[in-house]
Amino acid sequence: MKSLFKKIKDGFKKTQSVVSEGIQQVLTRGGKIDEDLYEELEAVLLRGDVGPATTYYLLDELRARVKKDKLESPVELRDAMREIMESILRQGRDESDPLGPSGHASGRRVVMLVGVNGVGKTTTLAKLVKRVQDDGRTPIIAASDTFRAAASEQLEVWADRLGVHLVKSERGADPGAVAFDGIKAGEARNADVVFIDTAGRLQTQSNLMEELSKIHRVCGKAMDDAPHEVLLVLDATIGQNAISQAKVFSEAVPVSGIVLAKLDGTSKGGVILAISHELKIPVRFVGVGEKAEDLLEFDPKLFADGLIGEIAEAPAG
Ligand SMILES: Nc1nc2c(ncn2[C@@H]2O[C@H](COP(=O)(O)OP(=O)(O)OP(=O)(O)O)[C@@H](O)[C@H]2O)c(=O)[nH]1
Ligand SMILES: [Mg+2]
Repeated sequence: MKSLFKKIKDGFKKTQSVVSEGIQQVLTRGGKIDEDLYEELEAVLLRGDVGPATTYYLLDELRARVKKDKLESPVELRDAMREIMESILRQGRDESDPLGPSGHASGRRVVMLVGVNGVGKTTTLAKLVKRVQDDGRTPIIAASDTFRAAASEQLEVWADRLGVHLVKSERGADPGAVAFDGIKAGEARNADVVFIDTAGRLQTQSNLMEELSKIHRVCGKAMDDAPHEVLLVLDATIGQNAISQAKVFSEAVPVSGIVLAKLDGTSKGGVILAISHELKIPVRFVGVGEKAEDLLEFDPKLFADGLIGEIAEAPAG
């Protein structure tokens, strides 16, 4: 099994080729810290999809650091940039665990996954199921995507592979009812975490966004305080569009955390800075592949290191 450190490194490979190598080139070209240098850094950050608002914030912070610490040579900016990136990645975070604390005493949790079509919701759900199992707890799945023909078969394949109970209904059934049944089945089977898969929907489809609010409300009828977590899955390859998706989804349901999927397939991984800075919703997990183990818990320090192109040796995990 790959170490955590190797996985982050691989997950960031394409982003590094733009962001880290770009920064490296600018900072090692000699000369002084001048306006040209800031402009070149700006271009690199924008190319890596850090987005304008976060890029300008980052560069303003950098200028302040240069002044405060009296930095003179461009290479000295690297550590400063790493620290600023880390502090951006900490924005909006708390130390709670979206899957609930380890151990069985913590009470049943209901976790709902939402997002646009094809972003990686179902795959992420499978990865989270595995995580809960690896922790020695029992998950259960409710297949509330009753819209797409192949959705329930796709979940069945995962459920068989992972050995987890799946609650499903026929195609076209009310997704809220399936969520309700899933929570009740979780209660009957004494499951620790109930995962609810939902159908992909565009943030512009207001009827489907309303349906999502309804599924959310029905969860609360099945169990007080449910769902405890609403995870919005975003596709890292779409860059800045992820921000507008998150804003609209947040209006329909109280998004409590973000999963950034497909980081391995994009050079636009800089968007993780924009997500942390602009949304103030914590990034909880990052997807770095299609397999059940290709999910990383989000760690601001390791990810800042990854963006800047240097990953500190971390304990294997
Ligand atoms: N490389 C890579 N591929 C991923 C990742 N997460 C998901 N995928 C792939 O993305 C495709 C879509 O994933 P799904 O999990 O079906 O996405 P979804 O959001 O459930 O899709 P709908 O239910 O149709 O809206 C699949 O081919 C997945 O294998 C990831 O982190 N990295
Ligand atoms: Mg799906």
